[in-house]
Amino acid sequence: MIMNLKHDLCAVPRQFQICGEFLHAEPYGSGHINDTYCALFDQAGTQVRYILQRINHSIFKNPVALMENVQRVTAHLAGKLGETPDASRSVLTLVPARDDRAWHCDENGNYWRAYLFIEKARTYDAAQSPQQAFEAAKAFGQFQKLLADLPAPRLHETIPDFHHTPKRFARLEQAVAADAMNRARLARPEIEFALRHRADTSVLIEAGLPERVTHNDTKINNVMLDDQTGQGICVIDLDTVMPGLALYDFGDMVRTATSPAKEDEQDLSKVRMQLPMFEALVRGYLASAGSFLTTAEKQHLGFSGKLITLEIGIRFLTDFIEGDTYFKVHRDGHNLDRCRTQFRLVESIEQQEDAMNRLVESAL
Ligand code: ADP
Ligand code: GN1
Ligand code: MG
Repeated sequence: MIMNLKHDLCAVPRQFQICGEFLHAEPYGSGHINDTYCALFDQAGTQVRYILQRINHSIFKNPVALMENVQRVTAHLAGKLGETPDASRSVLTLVPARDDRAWHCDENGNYWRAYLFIEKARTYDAAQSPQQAFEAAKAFGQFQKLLADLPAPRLHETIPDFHHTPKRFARLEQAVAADAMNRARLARPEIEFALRHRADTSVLIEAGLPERVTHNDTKINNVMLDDQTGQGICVIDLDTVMPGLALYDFGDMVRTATSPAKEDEQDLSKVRMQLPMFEALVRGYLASAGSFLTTAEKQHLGFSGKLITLEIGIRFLTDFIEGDTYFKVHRDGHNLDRCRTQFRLVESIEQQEDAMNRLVESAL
């Protein structure tokens, strides 16, 4: 049995209603916030995998409210998918804890949840082809569509003002003014870049777009693609599902699916917005969301990519200046590297804005 020094990974899996013998759990995935593990159980001679996650409660301040959202959203999706083929692989399924709650709180105050493992599907940190971008976007659009009639009450805001770009900008300005770690001197060009883009930050908020139930973290690696069909089978990572703008989701797809480079790539010459990927995203997203999006939303599809890329760049930069307290980092300057890729991508989008808008027009 493997003991993890950070958490008791022998005790936690047994707190869920999972039959069989717990074998071991290993860190899984490449997320920046929560701790994700793949837990293996022996069930009558068959090895069965589960996803086990510790919710980062210094970022998600109210894990119980968060789990209430996740329960409501997954139940609604499961109800809608009903008897469709592969329904059980098309929505995350929570495994209840021994006390029948959707989470387990350990003796150190850590909140844990378990999901059935979706087999024969995987996530990609970058889109490998326009077809993958199409399928991912279609799945995220379908996710929004299925949640459009989620019954009241409004979902909890698990992180208030999560995509309020002007507030993210203001926080950067505060961080630079305080410069508590004496790091601003290392990021002058990036700070200047952000300041030059101040006017962009309020465009979506002032565009009068409708509030919807949105995912808010639609990185390409938050949708599982089926190994056999390549289709987007299941949208995952539901911690930030809450009221938002549809374009927050589309924008994050542009940020993470149009560039071939990793989010923390140090060779910036590899970072670029590829038009064929963007076109595939537009077509995939409109295939599922086109029926409910307003004209104003459709007109801002291209801009949303620039905005969300700028916003996440601002967040990485802020975290670098504040001392890497939010995103997990694995090397010195990691958040600054991430910021640089985002800002390089913003530039690449700016260079191709007209072509992007023409593509959107032709897809409508
Ligand atoms: P994080 O917040 O750390 O990004 P995710 O919920 O996105 O956490 O999970 C991390 C990775 O684990 C995903 O990218 C995916 O590859 C995998 N994963 C998550 N949930 C499941 C699941 N139910 N079945 C199979 N793999 C999963
Ligand atoms: C975080 O948890 P993860 O790695 O899927 C972050 C997103 C950022 C993303 C950047 C709750 O997502 O907002 O876009 O990193 N999640 C939270 O890669 O802040
Ligand atoms: Mg994730």
